[in-house]
Amino acid sequence: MIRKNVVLITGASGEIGHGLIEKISEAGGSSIITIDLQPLAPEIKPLVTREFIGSILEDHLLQRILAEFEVETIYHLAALLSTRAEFTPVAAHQVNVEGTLKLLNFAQAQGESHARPVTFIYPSSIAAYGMPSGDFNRKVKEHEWNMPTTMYGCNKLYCEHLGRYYSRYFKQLAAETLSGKVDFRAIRFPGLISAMTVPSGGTSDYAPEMIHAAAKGEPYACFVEPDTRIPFMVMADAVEATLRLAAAPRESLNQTVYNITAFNPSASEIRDLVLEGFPGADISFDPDLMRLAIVDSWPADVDDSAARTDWGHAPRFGFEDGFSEYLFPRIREHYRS
Ligand code: AKB
Repeated sequence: MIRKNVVLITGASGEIGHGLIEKISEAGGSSIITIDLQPLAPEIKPLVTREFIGSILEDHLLQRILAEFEVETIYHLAALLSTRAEFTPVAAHQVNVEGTLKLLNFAQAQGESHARPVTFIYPSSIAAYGMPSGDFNRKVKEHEWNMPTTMYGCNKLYCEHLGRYYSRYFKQLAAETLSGKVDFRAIRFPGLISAMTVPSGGTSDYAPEMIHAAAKGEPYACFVEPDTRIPFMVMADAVEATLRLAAAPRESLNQTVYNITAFNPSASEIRDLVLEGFPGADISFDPDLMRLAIVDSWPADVDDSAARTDWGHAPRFGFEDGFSEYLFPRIREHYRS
């Protein structure tokens, strides 16, 4: 049987997954298969060749895919986010670490059965850092402050290392076992803001929650302090960056893990901008100590110069235009329709 060439997206029914499916199918050329516990949104479903509903922890699913498809690129998005992972740390470890290990092994098996290495795109996170609280003046580089305080952050940092392990010997393709069959590339995402969906279980969720509540005319009590500051990016730029990293020639990549960011407002600066877009929005602050401790351990800003130099990371939207030109019009339209 001839296996079909495809791109595999895990956790595909989340917000990054939907964006990736739209962009990959718009570009044409690659068929897409997906795995998620939840079905894809009805408007996205026709864009994929096959939708597997189930968990990445189910071996039989991965075996079926291995038998039927030749996977060229894996976007491994399935994960339990930071706040949720603190409530269910063992389940988080299972999904975030054991799941990633299964996918890396799957990529290795795929790579052994075709001529080219499998590109493995791994969305890591600013949660991989553990910073001294209140240190606002530092643009953190990838190798600094790798001391996460959360289960999610530990999972992300460890899986970056696992990925590096699976991609070792990449420069010696002729070498023996694990000989560069997996071309692992990780992005440390900042908080992401989508016009279409509100994430759940994350700790950067206060920004999207604030905007979406304002658009719906609902009051919102923000769970961090007004001066809390972490890096953010709009979803379209996150999807674009993911695809750019996947498409970058291997020889231009000097590291396996890259920071990316676009802007880093404080929570009160976000509130002020949301009030310009939605005058009269009812936004207050009612910090949740546990979630505040999580964001306080994340950097206020990151240095993404390696991503800009090596593979041309260049977010289209900054803070003000990201809100006024991208998020507000789309969110208004979303709730109108
Ligand atoms: C979370 O808040 O857990 C995520 C992240 C920053 O990785 N959005």
